[in-house]
Amino acid sequence: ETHKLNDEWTLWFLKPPAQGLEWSDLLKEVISFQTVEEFWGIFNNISKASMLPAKSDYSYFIKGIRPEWEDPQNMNGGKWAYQNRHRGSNVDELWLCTVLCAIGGTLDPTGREVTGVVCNMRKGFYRIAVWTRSCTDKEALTRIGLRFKEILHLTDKETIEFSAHEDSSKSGSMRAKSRLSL
Ligand code: M7G
Repeated sequence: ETHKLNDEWTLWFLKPPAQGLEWSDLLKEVISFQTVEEFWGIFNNISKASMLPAKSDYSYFIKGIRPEWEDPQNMNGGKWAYQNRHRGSNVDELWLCTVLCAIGGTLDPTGREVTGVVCNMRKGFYRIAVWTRSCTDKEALTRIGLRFKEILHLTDKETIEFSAHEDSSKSGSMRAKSRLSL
């Protein structure tokens, strides 16, 4: 018996920068899947996020949506992001929880807001983010943010920040001013 997901999902990989290549050249579509079983078959055969070289990303997006600000389904949206240092935290566990909730449809109590989830591996830290289609409906976004915090089992001291892709594309993820914080 197989367990069909509500949507078909695609795994993407962003390779670390290489000379002469632009960001979009580094972005690789890996594989798409429609069932829980197919997901595990893929997940169990790829490197853990913690084993990736710095400056690479994993992303899972609904099939047909590219993990880019420029995609029509992302361009008016933004992301909830959780950022932490590698040491003392379990990126692999948190990333798996995030992915399972995204593809299982339980991350998005509003229905159709989430387009994908991203794990950025960076030098000394990582960032896990939930991308949304819009960036203005504070109530809907807050519901997703609260759910995201719940999934990650964050303590009261740890926060997640929402930023609009429009702002990230102007100043970069690190410097974009966050519009909401939980
Ligand atoms: P990041 O990966 O969001 O965060 O952006 P980081 O600063 O912690 O690494 C890093 C850089 O990658 C950006 O400043 C852009 O040059 C490029 N980049 C990232 N994203 C998500 C996009 C995107 O969606 N489109 C384009 N064109 N460039 C991007």
